[in-house]
Amino acid sequence: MDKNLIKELADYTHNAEKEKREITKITAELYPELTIEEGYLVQEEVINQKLEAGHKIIGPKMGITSEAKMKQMNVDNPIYGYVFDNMVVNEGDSISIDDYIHPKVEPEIGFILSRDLEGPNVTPLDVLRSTEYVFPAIEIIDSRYENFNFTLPDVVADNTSAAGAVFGTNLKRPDALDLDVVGVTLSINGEIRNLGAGAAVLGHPANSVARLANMLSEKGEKVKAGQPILTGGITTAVRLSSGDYVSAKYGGLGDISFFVK
Ligand code: 0L1
Ligand code: MG
Repeated sequence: MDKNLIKELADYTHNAEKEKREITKITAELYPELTIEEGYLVQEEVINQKLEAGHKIIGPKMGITSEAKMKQMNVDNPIYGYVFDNMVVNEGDSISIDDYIHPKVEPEIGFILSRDLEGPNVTPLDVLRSTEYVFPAIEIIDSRYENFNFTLPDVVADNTSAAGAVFGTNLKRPDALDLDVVGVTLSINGEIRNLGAGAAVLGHPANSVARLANMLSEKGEKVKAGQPILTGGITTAVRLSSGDYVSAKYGGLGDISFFVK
């Protein structure tokens, strides 16, 4: 893929993110033949632009991690992107709806590894043996595309809709819980809007980290110790509005919440 085209497409999604405005998906007109591999080239350029602007990577995130969603999008693999320092929301804090386009939230289980994991052939058992802590999290996704309407290459080029993350501080050792049966309710203003269990994430959230390590190894990269890793939404995402109080309650992992102004 031509370098100028990579830059043009990265500017297209990244400028929309910075200016908080919707754009038509790349594959609609701009470049209909975009492949997933090319989507990652565009994503890499977006990430480099963010790094050059002084932002720092906090950790990777996995997306499209439910079997139903993968089937719907006709893919065998989930996708990954990156959470940056300017996306982090502290537990109990407020976000302003004006800082986003059309944000949604999804509850996730996060991992912190005690050692780097390098694929290929990383297994969920390798992940669990290398996990220092698991923790509750809420991801804020905010696709830059109109109505969250995109193909898989489009969403990869858009850093997998990454826009915010609340990392819960209730850290647990991975052997303290059966993560596949950890339940979660996602409530808005005290009303349960969605619920699910850890198994919704590729059967077990450790599978998601293993898949991440194996996908990154295709680029000669690894999952790094100490970085918080978002493993993917346990429920479908819920749209936010000004005035919302968002809370996620986990069996065995506590609660996390934040406000929307
Ligand atoms: O984190 C996610 O699972 C979202 C990936 C991108 C799909 C979306 O924006 O709905
Ligand atoms: Mg997510």
